Amino acid sequence: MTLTLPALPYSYDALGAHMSAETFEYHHDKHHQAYVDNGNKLLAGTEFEGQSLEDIVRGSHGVNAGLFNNVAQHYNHLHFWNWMSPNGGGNKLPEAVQTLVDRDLGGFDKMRQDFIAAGTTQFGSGWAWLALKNNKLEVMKTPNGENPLIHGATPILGCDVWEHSYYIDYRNARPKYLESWFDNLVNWSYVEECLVNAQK
Ligand code: MN3
Repeated sequence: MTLTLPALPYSYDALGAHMSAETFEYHHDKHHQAYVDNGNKLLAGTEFEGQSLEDIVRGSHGVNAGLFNNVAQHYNHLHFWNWMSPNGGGNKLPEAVQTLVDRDLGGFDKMRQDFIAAGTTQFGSGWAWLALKNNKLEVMKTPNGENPLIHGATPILGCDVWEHSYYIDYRNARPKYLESWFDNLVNWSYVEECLVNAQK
C-alpha cells in the first residue's frame, strides 16, 4: 500500500480556539505529511508493502523501528482528525459506547477523569486512549507513536499529547488541553463507528 494524507474532515478554523488553524497547518500539513512521506520511503521494498495499515503497524513493531514509528503515527493521526468535530464533546454518548463505559469504566465522569489523567501522566510524547481489548473497554496511555494495536487492543478514541498538538494553543498546559479537547471536540459518533468495527 501507499500511505496518503487525507484532507481534514472540516475546515482549518472549524474547531475555533480549542484547536486553531495554525495548529492544523503544522500538525496536519507538516507533521502528518512527514509521517506519510517517511513511511512510504521506509515501506518501499519491504515484506510489509502488500499488507494493510494495521498489519504493518503490528508487524513492524520491534522489527523495524523507523517504519513502525512512521506508519503507527500515520494510523494514529488518520483517526485523530476524525475523533474531533466542530460542536463535539459533551456527555451524551451513543448508547453502544455508553453501555461499555458504564460496564467497564465506572461511568462517564470516571472515564473522563481517567482518560485525562492518562494523557497528563504520559511522560513526554505519546497518546491517551480508550481501547477495546478482549471485548472490554480500557483507558490506556502509550509513549511516542505506540498505540493499542501492539497491545492486542483496538483504539476507539485517542488524544495526541505530543507538544506539537497543543503548544501553539495551550503552551505548556497539557491538562487544560486535554480537558478542552475532551469536553468540546470529541466526535462520539466516530468513536461509536470505531467500537462497532472493533466488535466485528
Ligand atoms: Mn501528532
